Amino acid sequence: MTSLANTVKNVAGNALANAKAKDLDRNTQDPKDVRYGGKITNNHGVRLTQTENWLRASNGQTIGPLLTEDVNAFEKIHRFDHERIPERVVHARGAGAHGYYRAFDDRAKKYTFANVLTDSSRTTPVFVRFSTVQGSRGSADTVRDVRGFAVKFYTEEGNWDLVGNNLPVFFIQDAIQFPDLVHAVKPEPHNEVPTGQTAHNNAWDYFFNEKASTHMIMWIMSDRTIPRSYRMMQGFGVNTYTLLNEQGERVFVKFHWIPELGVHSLVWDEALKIAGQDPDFHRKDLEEAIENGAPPKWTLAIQVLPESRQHEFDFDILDATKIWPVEKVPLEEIGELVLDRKVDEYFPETEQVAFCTSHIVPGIGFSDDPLLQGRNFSYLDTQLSRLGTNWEELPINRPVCPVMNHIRDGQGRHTITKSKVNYYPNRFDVPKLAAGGDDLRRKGETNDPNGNNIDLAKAVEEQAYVDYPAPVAGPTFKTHTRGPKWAEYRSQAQLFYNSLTDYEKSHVIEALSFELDHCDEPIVYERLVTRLNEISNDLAVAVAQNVGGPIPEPAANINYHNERGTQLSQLDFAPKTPTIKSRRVAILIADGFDATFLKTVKGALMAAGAVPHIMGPRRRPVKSSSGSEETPDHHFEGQRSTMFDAILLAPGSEEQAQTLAGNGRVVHWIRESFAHCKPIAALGTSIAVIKVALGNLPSVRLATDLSSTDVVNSLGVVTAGRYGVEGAMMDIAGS
Ligand code: HDD
Repeated sequence: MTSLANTVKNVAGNALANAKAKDLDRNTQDPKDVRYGGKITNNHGVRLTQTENWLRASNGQTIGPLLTEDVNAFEKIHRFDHERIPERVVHARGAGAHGYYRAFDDRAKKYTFANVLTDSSRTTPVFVRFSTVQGSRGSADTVRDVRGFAVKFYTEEGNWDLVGNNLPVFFIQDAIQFPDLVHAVKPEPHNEVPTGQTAHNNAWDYFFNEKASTHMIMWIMSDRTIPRSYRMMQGFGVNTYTLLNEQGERVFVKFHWIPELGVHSLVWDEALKIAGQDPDFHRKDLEEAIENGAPPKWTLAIQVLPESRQHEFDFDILDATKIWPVEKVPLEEIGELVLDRKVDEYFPETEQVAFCTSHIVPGIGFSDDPLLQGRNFSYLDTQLSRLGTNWEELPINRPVCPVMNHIRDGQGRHTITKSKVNYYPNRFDVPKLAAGGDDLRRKGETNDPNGNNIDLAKAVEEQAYVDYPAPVAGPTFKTHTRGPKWAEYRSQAQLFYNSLTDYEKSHVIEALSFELDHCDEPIVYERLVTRLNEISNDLAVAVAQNVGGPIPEPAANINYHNERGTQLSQLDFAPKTPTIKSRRVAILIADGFDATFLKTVKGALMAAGAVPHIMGPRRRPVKSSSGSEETPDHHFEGQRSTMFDAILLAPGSEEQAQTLAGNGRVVHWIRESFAHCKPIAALGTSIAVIKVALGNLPSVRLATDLSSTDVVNSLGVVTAGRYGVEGAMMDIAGS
């Protein structure tokens, strides 16, 4: 391509980056905008003089009945009565943001002709919604649960929805099992308990009875299900998709999102407390990061298998309860996702966004994965009850490319089509089928049993969807069975558990012990322990010790393999360069603090991209040792250490040290941060405060003569490397 052509293409590509923002603008209003004249109107645009007093009979002294004549009052109440739509049957609680996707280069071209994945000159707008699965819309963010990771790409060739999770595998193999799984996991039917967790009899009863879920339960009991932030989780397409290239060759593919910041989790105690202290913790974290110029980023990587390798593994590559080990099928990094714009209004954007696995674009295809094939129906279907027939016309859902067909009418139809005909084929031959489809139809060739009659080159040129004539295994029967490989459920569950570090394993044991403690029927926890014993005897014994029931011996008939894999432990995703960027740091002060230090360290933290918050005994001016004043952002009671990644005690006078050490809440801040393995820094007189709170713990390391930059750096390194290590460690910067 000539450089001029390149320039033209780049300009077009950048223009498209804003295409969705511009598209949404058509439906966005700002009450302050002069266009609206600054006056309240009713829904048919008539200016209103009051909205607080219902028209009523009155003699001016005493009040009579309300009059039905007040149509505006009726309208107001009527619209309010209908504000709620059915919440999503799963993934009801979520948070979303806008951003873009960009391919690194055309390296994926050997696999696919999907421009979104290969054309680095274009920037594709995206909307991403993160979610928890089990809880209702009003449940807490930090519960132990799988997180949804749904990405809508508004491509020039139509919308592509990659509806994934933060775990690479799933509980079941066949979509027909989904209602049972969800019924078992959701609150129990007789009393609608519990909310936001699987810690109950029915969930664990089902997990025992559905052996295929064994691998997944290892993942959900790991730290992965209590992420520190949406920004610090991996994402996975989970299902096996396919890619089709310009030569008509098909490969199988799995999609992975790898977070720039690494994979980090809360510790369980923190997660529990935050659920009460700040149920919107993750939602706010996403907003805060975007507001503070730290847009969350992920790399898109693919695992690719040619058709020739489909049957080479001891598991079926179409089975969503199995990973493709990266040692056997390496990751290929192909592009980057960035979320840089908050939503303007939650309901029309995050609530009304509707994802469908059936939304794919030319060059991407389905596989015979039975979970995926069933999902293709379910998502389309569910949007009808959530949003109504014309849900694809809603601003957040409509594509940025043209939509033209003969699908018409239905409740809430927006589009007005100028045409005398609403069917195909028609006498006007408008609109036409892509890739010469009309010519084929006329020649009667659309019934070609080989399905090869579409001109692929033309389809690629016009970026039109073509069904790949995939061979179907033969001889083929109508049957409800899966295949022999689908029955094995232990091997990868063992692989995952073996691959964890010791402390990650101990967290799995604690998580299982918590969940099973909430199951009060012995058949549930005793049987589950027998299943754990098929993964690891140590694991099963440790859990049984805590939750009760027989202590199992190693099972004689089980092959406990010792294999380990990479990229299963979270530690394998440590960020290449540790950073304090976007981390929340609490700086504790009281009367007598050192104002110069505070100013310098706050500036240094902000320069490093961290988010400092000053905490004091009250949100009223606090006096420094030099007499200046500072009003803290919060007081010690108003926020808790759990909301922060690190704490810093400012140096100051003896008076400050005494106030801090004498304040029970401050002592609690320090002890709690220490227990949650957070970095704690203190300088000068404040070191004594730490000693009051923690005594002379051997794991406390003291460093001296540190500048504020050193403090920021060491907080950054420790924060970025915090994985909830048992036996907490602390860095103290001393003067
Ligand atoms: Fe699903 C929502 C992810 C299997 C049926 N699912 C939903 C969302 C995510 C996933 C992230 C939230 C989308 C949003 O933010 O609006 N689901 C998955 C993954 C699966 C999976 C990764 C396994 C690979 N799902 C699955 C099956 C079925 C469904 C097998 C049904 C047969 N899922 C739904 C649904 C939801 C949904 C009921 C609820 C709301 C919605 O679709 O739009 O249709």
